[in-house]
Amino acid sequence: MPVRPRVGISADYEARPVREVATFHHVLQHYYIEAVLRAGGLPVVLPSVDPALVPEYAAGLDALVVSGGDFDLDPALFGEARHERLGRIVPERTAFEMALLRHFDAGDKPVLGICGGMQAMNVLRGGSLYQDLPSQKRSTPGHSQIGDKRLAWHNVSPSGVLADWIGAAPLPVNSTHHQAVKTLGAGLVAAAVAEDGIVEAFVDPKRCYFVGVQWHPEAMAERERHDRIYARLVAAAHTSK
Ligand SMILES: [Mn+2]
Repeated sequence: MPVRPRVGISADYEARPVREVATFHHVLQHYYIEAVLRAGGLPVVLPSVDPALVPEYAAGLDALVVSGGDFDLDPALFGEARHERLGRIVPERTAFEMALLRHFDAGDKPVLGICGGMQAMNVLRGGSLYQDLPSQKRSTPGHSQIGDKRLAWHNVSPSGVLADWIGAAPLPVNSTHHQAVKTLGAGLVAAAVAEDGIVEAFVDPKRCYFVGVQWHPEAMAERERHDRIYARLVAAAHTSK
């Protein structure tokens, strides 16, 4: 039986009340676990711990998924002051994820960033973000979806290697982000844009698999094309093992 590649997935880190006491939890939406399992990978959930432990975690992983979450990156990471509409920041999580990304980016194991994970990859490479799309680049229907994120909210146009994987036809995607890529980081090439020009996916074509997507492919009810993004991650993990 072929061994499943071990795919680390970063988790959210947040306080939730337990018996009325604010208690920190490491949590991850099950969509990510299911998508990695469907792709043939072995999901490994990663807690936000001391970044000094990153090399030990990474040694046991064949690929990395940096997940999204209901939080924002500190704009100090890309040299900007905080916008008044900046949301919650989670320093422990961001410190661990940036250390993970730096470690993986120094090698060539596959990396997939989803939503906030894509934004972290862009910032790692020296790119910048819109801190709040509704006030900095307003469009219709916008990127803050109302309702079920298993359903699409807007279309993107895949190009380049992403179009080779999932087809170049307009792709309906969900959209639950108020931040987005403003300037692309070094070595990154846009691989999908929304109708308003927002970069919704990028790749580093020099790497075996270094991909960021702004939507949540793992959550889409219409799976066929979206699942190929995770399938390619696991395929690349097999060859880089
Ligand atoms: Mn969007």
